[in-house]
Amino acid sequence: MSIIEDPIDDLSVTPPKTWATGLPAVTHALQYSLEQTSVRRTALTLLNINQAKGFDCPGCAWPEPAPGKRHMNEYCENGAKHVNDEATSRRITRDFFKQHSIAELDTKSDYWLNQQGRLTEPMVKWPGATHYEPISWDDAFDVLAKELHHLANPDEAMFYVSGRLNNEAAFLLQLFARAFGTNNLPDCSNMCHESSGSGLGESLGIGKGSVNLDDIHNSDLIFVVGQNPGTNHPRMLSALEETKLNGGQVVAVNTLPEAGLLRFKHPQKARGVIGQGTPIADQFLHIRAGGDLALFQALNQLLLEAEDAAPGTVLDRKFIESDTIGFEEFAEHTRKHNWDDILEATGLTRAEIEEVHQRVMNAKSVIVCWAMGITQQKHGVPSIREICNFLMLRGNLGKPGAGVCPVRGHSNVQGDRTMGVWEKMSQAFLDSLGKEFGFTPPSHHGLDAVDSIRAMRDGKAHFFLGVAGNFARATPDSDVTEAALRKCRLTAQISTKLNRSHTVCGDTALILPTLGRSDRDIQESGEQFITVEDSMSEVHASRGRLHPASPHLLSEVAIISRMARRALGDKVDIPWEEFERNYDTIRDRIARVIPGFDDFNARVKQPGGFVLPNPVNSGVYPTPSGKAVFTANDFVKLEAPKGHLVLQTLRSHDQWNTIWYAPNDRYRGIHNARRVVMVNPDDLAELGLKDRDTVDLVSVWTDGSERRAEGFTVVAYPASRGSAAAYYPETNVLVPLDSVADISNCPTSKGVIVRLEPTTE
Ligand SMILES: Nc1nc2c(c(=O)[nH]1)N[C@H]1C(S)=C(S)[C@@H](COP(=O)(O)OP(=O)(O)OC[C@H]3O[C@@H](n4cnc5c(=O)[nH]c(N)nc54)[C@H](O)[C@@H]3O)O[C@H]1N2
Ligand SMILES: Nc1nc2c(c(=O)[nH]1)N[C@H]1C(S)=C(S)[C@@H](COP(=O)(O)OP(=O)(O)OC[C@H]3O[C@@H](n4cnc5c(=O)[nH]c(N)nc54)[C@H](O)[C@@H]3O)O[C@H]1N2
Ligand code: SF4
Ligand SMILES: [Mo]
Repeated sequence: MSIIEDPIDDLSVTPPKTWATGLPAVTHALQYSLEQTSVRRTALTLLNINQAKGFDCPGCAWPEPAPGKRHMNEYCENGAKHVNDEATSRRITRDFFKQHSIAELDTKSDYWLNQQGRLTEPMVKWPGATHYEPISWDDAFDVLAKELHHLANPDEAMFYVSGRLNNEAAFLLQLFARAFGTNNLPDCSNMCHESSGSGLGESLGIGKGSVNLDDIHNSDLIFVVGQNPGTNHPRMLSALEETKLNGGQVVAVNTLPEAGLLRFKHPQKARGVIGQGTPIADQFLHIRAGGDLALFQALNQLLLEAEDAAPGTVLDRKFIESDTIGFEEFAEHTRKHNWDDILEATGLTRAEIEEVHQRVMNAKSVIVCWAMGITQQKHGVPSIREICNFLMLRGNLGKPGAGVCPVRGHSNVQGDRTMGVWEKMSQAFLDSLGKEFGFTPPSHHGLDAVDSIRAMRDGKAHFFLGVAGNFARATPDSDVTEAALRKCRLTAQISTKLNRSHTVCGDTALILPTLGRSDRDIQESGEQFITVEDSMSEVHASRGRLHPASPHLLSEVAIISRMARRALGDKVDIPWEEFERNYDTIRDRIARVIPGFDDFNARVKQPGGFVLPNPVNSGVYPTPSGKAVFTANDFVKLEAPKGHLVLQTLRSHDQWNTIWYAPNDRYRGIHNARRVVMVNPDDLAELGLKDRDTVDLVSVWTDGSERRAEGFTVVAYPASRGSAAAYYPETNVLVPLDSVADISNCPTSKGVIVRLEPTTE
């Protein structure tokens, strides 16, 4: 018998909240923590999150304030939940796997799988077997090495990395993959901020944001676009509160009136607990799905017109002249946008857009923050390029309080990229890596997440290793993806907790359990720390403090090093044993291979670590021309055919990506259910549906194919007209594999065309 059963779906709905994070937030976090573990472990974990000598919160990538400015409790409700989900006292033993066949585990919910606790020893499923059984670490590495040697060529292997992975292990994994002979390093970023990387890369020459926390605090005007910080980056609200107290303004752009965008009650300050809190958005734009490109095109046109009316007073001519190219073509193109189209695409009024324009005109510094509402749209890349155009027009780059801020998801997703986890790293990086370790890395690009699925589906790839994520659930088109994974000769996962990727197995499957962020990591040379890079390019150390979940766990560095030694033998001369013994030796190599990491070991031991250089802030743009590039972007109106809606697949308040902790979404007023679809009441009336009807969501794709997710309860909700919202990953089955953003290949998880069909019994 398992200790936890699935909660019964029993929907209740309360009005959406109009503020986020106060006393209830703290009590909810404590309740979840105490369900998972003891008071002592809860206290230990919570006291150490985000402290200079503690461990980095394994939640999101929002940065911590400088060490001297940190609160005693520098974490949010959700951070506390994420860390105690990892620090749980529950354990999965070999008996558990004896008791439950893989087929049975596959019928369980994502919640159930995660609630069983921490994985404790390596397990294997042999070809034809129905159950996992224990395997020694040595034998597990033999299995991995044997399967790798059986491949006809190295490109038949794929190494998926998610953003929980630390810098040291990420560096070793990509080193191993390339020494083995492939650039097949798909990662969670492929499904997340890939469009940011593509758009920023074209416009500015770097794939990262350009601002720091001080910029946020001191900006005159901040846009928060397609992002739900109240749930997904809760401490961003403390930063925005500071912006407001310093006299700055916030414009929120979203298809839903998210609670955290409206008003914030600081949980660690008296006025947050008792008072009304701080209003966050000075203006809320209830935009249509995918309307953001049109919005920024409209704002850009208004700026050009304002400059025409008062030459020399609106645009930053000096900046445009010295730092950019392409202005004339962009300006000519932008003047032609038609307002009827803009109003239709955005669903906003001209007065609303002009009000924003006035705020922009009054602001000496502007920052645009964004997340998945932008990147997971088909036209995510041009939207981001247009945001760059917008900032460049008034020189809002490279000066205090101004710049681009793609708000990253996983705590080290940005660091993993810096470490080389990307299927298309630059030749300069590959050369530097090859020179340091004395081999020639392959120079042809590898496969990203979507192309990896295609390769497995088509029998072109046979070996899948997943590290620190849940590929089977994070990816689109679940049925296609699962079938593709099952075709592999080997699937292996380096994980802390059980998830769907362990129940969707290749012929042979391995579970390789590992230490989490909060676990103490002792190697031969003594206690180790790892490092991470946050959303604002700050690199800092993280030290686990808890007794590891099991004596049989290996660290990620150890697993990757031993796998590499076994698989590569003496093919390359890389000191894997030394790396495992002492992580300082990995950092010494990182310092030699990756720019910005000079003196890595010394600098990262300073409290708070160090910030990687950002060329854009010194007026250097690593684009082919050496300048920031204005782009002329085609106008796009995202429109569903009659009788259809644009569905976004998003996160509830009680989930971490593919894993939900409870079937609640408190701020949106959804309780005890996840199979709900939120739709505007006027759209419901037009579709002949009503609140609490039960429907199937049917997605329609351009090739005529249809995909169905059954039995969703309709909730009348203030979603913008023409759009609908339902939770991921239950809805991933609806996202066609071929439905990807132009250029970035990021699945369009926020732009799925669906119809709602009453469910038949
Ligand atoms: N608690 C918690 N925290 C997390 C995560 C988690 O699962 N749980 N995940 C982490 C990860 S990996 C990531 S990437 C981030 C994700 O952080 P977010 O991007 O905030 O996450 P989503 O829930 O996908 O929400 C997208 C937001 O965009 C809005 N939106 C959707 N379509 C559009 C559109 O067309 N235009 C505009 N303007 N808005 C739109 C939605 O209404 C929603 O508010 O969060 C990170 N933090
Ligand atoms: N439809 C739809 N699909 C989406 C999205 C969406 O908005 N809509 N969002 C996309 C985005 S933004 C992202 S980032 C991806 C997320 O995709 P992933 O990052 O692949 O998924 P997670 O749910 O974060 O992975 C959870 C698992 O990570 C493992 N884990 C946790 N901590 C550790 C650790 O310290 N070490 C190791 N080795 N393992 C650990 C645990 O076993 C846990 O079960 O999903 C993407 N998919
Ligand atoms: S804001 Fe993000 S990093 Fe900070 S405590 Fe919350 S979840 Fe963790
Ligand atoms: Mo993400």
